Amino acid sequence: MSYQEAKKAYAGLGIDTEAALATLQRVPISVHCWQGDDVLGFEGAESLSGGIQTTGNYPGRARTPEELMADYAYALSLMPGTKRINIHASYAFLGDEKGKIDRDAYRPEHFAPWVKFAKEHGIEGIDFNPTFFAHPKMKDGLTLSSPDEATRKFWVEHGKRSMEIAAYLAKEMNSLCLVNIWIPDGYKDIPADRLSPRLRYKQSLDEILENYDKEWVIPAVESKVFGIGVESYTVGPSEFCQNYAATRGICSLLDNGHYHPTEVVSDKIPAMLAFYDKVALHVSRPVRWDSDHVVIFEDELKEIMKEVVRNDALGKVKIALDYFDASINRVFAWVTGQRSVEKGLLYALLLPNAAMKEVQEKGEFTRLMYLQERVKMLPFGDVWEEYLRRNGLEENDFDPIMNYEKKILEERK
Ligand code: RNT
Ligand code: ZN
Repeated sequence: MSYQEAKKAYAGLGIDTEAALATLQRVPISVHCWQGDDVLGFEGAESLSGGIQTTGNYPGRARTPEELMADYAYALSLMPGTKRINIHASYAFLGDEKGKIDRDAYRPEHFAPWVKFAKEHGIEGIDFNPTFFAHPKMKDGLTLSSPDEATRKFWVEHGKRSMEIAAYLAKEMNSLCLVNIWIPDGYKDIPADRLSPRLRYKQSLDEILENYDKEWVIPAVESKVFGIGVESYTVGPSEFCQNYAATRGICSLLDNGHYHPTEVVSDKIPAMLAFYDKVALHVSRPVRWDSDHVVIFEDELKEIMKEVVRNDALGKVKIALDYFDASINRVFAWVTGQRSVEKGLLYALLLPNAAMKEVQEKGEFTRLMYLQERVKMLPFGDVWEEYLRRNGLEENDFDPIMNYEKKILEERK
């Protein structure tokens, strides 16, 4: 079917494909930098820690800042729509100071190359993350909740430096910067005291947020139910982070790999929207655990995007990506995840949301089921291809990426 025919088919149900395409083009997606190098960063880390894990050994991992930026730029060029970049403190350009200064002393200028990169590649803005993992100053697996005051203070300082860096990035890009705070703190086995670490985490967050640039920076806290080696207890589960965000007037970030397996983020979004003016997401794909598989176009992704679209929350929900797969071509992984999120959004934008809502309110559940099933067979793929075409892209990203692999990635031996 051609796009013109698809447009007619959708119009038959009162859906305007042109309006959907125009909206989709403007929705910013924050693309994480850490898919390209297995979350290792530029500080010289050789392995990951803090309960997160990449698996696989596909050749071609970016080993230097130059390689990462080249792969990132190439991946971004294959992604349609409005893009932001999302970087971690561990991706600082330290120059001569490498090995001499630590994360409690990173400064805005260490991130200037990212500003240049973003400007050169037509990026809308930069989001930032302090890095509370993969570092020797984690003590017994703890950072902001450590009972050791020197350790806790070190990480508080890192948090404060991160807020300063975020304000710089925001002003440089003239776009608000979302700073996401996630800590890996927790215990492998049953703790004797579940409260004290949480009180220390709360205190540390308060210290980090004492004096940040409220005009330019949006702080968020990301909760998590467990991690590898942190199976029995985390310091920052959902209830902690929700209450923290609500009482401090900051943002809450939901990662869909961070809940019990039958809980879904799609249902949490409208619950949050009843109370918050902003919600942040890490869109991931948990396969039986927080595995951070590449996001694909599957049911829960569609449900998440439906909740964003039909609650008129495109301006309220900050969408970011969070996955890292080292078992397949990393550029392909990057692009596939971003395109899947775009597909999810387009799918949701092409639903007769208002009509279905009305049917629900009237209690016409038979008709509601009819409509919900009917829309599944609409020619979605043709509208998607038109979207790619308008972005100068095509559905086949496999061949060009394989070419890049041959020419560039295979040389990295
Ligand atoms: C870990 C969290 C966190 C990280 C990134 C690298 O479980 O999801 O968001 O994945 O910050
Ligand atoms: Zn996350």
